[in-house]
Amino acid sequence: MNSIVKTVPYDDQKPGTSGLRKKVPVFQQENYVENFIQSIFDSVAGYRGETLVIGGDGRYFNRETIQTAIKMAAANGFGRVIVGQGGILSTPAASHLIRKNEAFGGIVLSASHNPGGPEEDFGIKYNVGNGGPAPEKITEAIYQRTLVIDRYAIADSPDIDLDTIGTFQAGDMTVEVVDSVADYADLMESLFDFDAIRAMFSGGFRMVFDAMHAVTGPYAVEILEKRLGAEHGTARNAVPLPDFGGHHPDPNLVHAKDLYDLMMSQNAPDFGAASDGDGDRNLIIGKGIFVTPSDSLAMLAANAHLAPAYKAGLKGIARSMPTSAAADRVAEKLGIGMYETPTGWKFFGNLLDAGLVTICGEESAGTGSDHVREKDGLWAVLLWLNIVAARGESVIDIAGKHWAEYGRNYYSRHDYEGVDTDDANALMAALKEKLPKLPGTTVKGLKVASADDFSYLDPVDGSTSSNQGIRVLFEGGSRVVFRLSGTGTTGATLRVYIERYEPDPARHDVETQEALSDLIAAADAIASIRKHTGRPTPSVIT
Ligand code: G16
Repeated sequence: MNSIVKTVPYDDQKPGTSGLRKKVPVFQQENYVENFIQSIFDSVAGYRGETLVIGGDGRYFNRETIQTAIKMAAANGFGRVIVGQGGILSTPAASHLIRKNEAFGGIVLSASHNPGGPEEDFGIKYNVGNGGPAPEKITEAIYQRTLVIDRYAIADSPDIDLDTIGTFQAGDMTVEVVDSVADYADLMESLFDFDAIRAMFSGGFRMVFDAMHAVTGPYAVEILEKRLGAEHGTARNAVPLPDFGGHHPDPNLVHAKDLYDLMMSQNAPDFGAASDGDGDRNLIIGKGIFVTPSDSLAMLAANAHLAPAYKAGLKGIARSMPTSAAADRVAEKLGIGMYETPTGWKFFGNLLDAGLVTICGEESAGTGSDHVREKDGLWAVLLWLNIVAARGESVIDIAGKHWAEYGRNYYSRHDYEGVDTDDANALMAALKEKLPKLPGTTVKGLKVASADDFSYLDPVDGSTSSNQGIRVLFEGGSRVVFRLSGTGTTGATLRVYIERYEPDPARHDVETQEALSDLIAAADAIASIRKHTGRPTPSVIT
């Protein structure tokens, strides 16, 4: 039996950079989850009898939402739901399951790197049949639907036992509870030289992987410890917890500081890595060196041919606009295409589907390839391990040689979190007004070459996405970029991205903030950050 339930719309269900993210109490309002899920189903057509993949990062409210989603999928006519055991699927594993099972789409429950718990963050994202996040035209249709929705359909069936692998029934629909890890681990084994990595571990190579009590724990134990033979305990904080142990599962230098400190210490292991709440982000730290995500993209692209899956070379590389241009130099040398997209993994989907690019990356700790349609934290870790094993060199040596060959893109992101939304909007509006007057002026000794508001024309489907961040480019190739985050849940987050290209190897050992100090001062002078936000310093520097 199905019920059709009357409801009234909410006006705040506009998906951001990566789905709908809000505080848990917002999602717990009457019919809030149901309205959004029904709006997803109402915005896509042709799913009758088809398969839907459902899973999440295990955070607080994951299980409740999964039960609701299953019952609603049944009442709306899906034929089959595939759900990870315990409701757990990392975002890349969900993407893989959608592709492998030729599913119609998937519902991924996560607020990524944001904290979890009864008062913390939750999120719902819809992925399409290619395994990737829904493109803007679908997320916009979903939002429009949420504004007028007046009913939803739900099956009057009991909850599914999510902890038992097997096949169940929800109304007329089949529900398969599957091992959350196995398929994904097999995929990784098919891409990389596991023998070489295994030999490296058995030769005494030591690493630490911090799962941050988030979703990648079980994946890391299976892949690193069981399949690759890394010593027991290599995966730390490996049990997923609904509140991530009270921490932010954000693999950056602030929230993974213990790992950073360990890697900079005398008795550091050879390799350190971490992933986020839902397993799509990565942090790479070699003994004595943090590799910025932008550099990681460039170094992975330059060395990818050392892994079996990429032996034949890359078709092209894509990066989000705020990501540094380090990868551009690699693409140029390899003679392959380079694409610059707006922030958001959803913009890579078309390029990957069209076979224009093989590897994509973002400054926000995301790297991935055409093996799925999401960024993939453990994939990045394994590609690094494969490269280190193949070259027989440390991360610091690989990075040093890379910079010597291509030059170094000094890079940092300054975040001003929890800024008053009106203040943040006023800052951006004032900046936009200033744009036409900036070229030719000199700020803190730096001459502005050009300034614009980034707009992207998708070369595959011809769609345009405007207002994607303000770029100020200086003579000599340095730049600062300003944009407001689309993933925060409290106030606004101003992101300032700062980059300087340094070709001279004699100047590759400068501390990053020092190397960027004039640009940092110029950014404040141009955007009047202090004046608008009242903040003398950023809340997070990465
Ligand atoms: C999401 C998106 C990424 C984006 C990041 C930061 O990642 O998938 O493409 O770079 O947010 O976005 P923003 O700067 O708008 O906060 P995740 O890991 O949060 O899903």
